[in-house]
Amino acid sequence: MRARRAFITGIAGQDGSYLAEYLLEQGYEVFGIIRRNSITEHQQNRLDAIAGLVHTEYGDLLDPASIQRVMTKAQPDEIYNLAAQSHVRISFDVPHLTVQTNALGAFNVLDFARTHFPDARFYQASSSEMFGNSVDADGKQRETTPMKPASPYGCSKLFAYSAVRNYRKAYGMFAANGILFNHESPRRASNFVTSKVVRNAIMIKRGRLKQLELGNLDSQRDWGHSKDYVRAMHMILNHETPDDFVVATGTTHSIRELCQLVFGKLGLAYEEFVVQNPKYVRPEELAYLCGDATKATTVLGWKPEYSFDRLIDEMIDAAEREIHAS
Ligand code: F7E
Repeated sequence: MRARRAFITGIAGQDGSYLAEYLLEQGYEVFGIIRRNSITEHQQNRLDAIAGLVHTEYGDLLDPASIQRVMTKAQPDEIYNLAAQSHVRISFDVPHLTVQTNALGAFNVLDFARTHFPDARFYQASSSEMFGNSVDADGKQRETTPMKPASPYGCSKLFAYSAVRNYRKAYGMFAANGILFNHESPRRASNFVTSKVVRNAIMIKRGRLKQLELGNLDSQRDWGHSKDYVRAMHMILNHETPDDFVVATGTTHSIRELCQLVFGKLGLAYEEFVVQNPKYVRPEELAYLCGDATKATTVLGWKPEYSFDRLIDEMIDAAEREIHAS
C-alpha cells in the first residue's frame, strides 16, 4: 500500500521541521518547499536530522507556479500550509509582503488544492494573533471569541482563516484551522522574545554582552512547545470532520516573568540587565493572550506534554550548547 503523503509549506521552519519529523515517524512520505534565501548555509539546518528522508524543492508562496509544481509531484493526501511572514512586529515594516504571503499565498495553495486535490485534507496555520485585544469575560480566548486583529500579520491570518471556512462550506473541502497560541522550542528564531531572552541572558552570563534590549515587558503570552502543537495539527487533520481548534496551554506569563525565570535559572537578576528600547515596541500591542483549548482536549483528545518551565529548560540547554560551540 502507498504511504500517506504530506505536503508542507514552511517545512524548514520551527513547526515545519518538527511536523516533518513527526509525520515520518507515522510512516508518511513528506514533501515540502524551501524558500530561496541569500545565505545558503542556514536554509535547511532545522532539517539536518532528517536530510535525505524528506523531499524538498525550492518554492515560494509568492510564486504559485512553484507551489503547483511541487504539489503535483507530491500528490498529497494532507496539505499543511505553515509558510508565512510570521513576525508580528516586522509585519508593520513589510505589510504588503506579509499580506501577500500570509493571505494571498495561503489562498493560492487552498484554491489549487480545491481544483486539483479535492480529496486532500488542508490544514491552515491560523494564529491567536487574530483575536487582537479581544478577551472573553473569563479572561480566555476560544474558538467563539470575536476576532479583531491588531497587526498586519493578524489581519493577513484572519483572511486565510476565513477563506478556509468559506471553502469548507462552499465546496465541502476537508479544510481546517488550528488557532495556535505562541509556541516555542530550541528551533525558535532568535528575534522572537523567548529565544531572544534565552540566548542573550546566556551571553550576559558569559560576559559576552552587557545588556538586553526589549520592547513591552508587560504583555502576556500563552507559551507552549512546538512539538506538542505539531501533534495537534496532525490530530486536527485526522479528525472525522473538518473543524477549527484553539491550541493553547491555558496559562499565561508576562515578558517580565519570562525574564525573571530565564535570568533566575542562570543565577542572575534580570533587573540589572534588561533595558527597554522603543524600537521593539509595536504600533499597536496585543496585551494579553490566554487560550482555552477545551475543544481540542475533549474532541481530539489533545493534551500538551511540556510545561512552561520544561520548555524554558530545554531552550536554555540547547542555546548553551550552541553558544559554547560558537
Ligand atoms: O512577541 C513582546 C512583544 O515576537 C511576544 C508568532 O509566532 O506568536 C508569535 O507572535 C511578546 C509581544 O511573538 C520584545 O511585544 C517585548 O507582546 O515572541 P513574539 P508574538 O508577536 O506573540 C503568534 C501566536 C504568532 O502567530 C506569530 O507568528 O513579546 N516583546 N520585547 C518582544 N518581542 C520580540 N520579538 N522582541 C522583543 O525585543
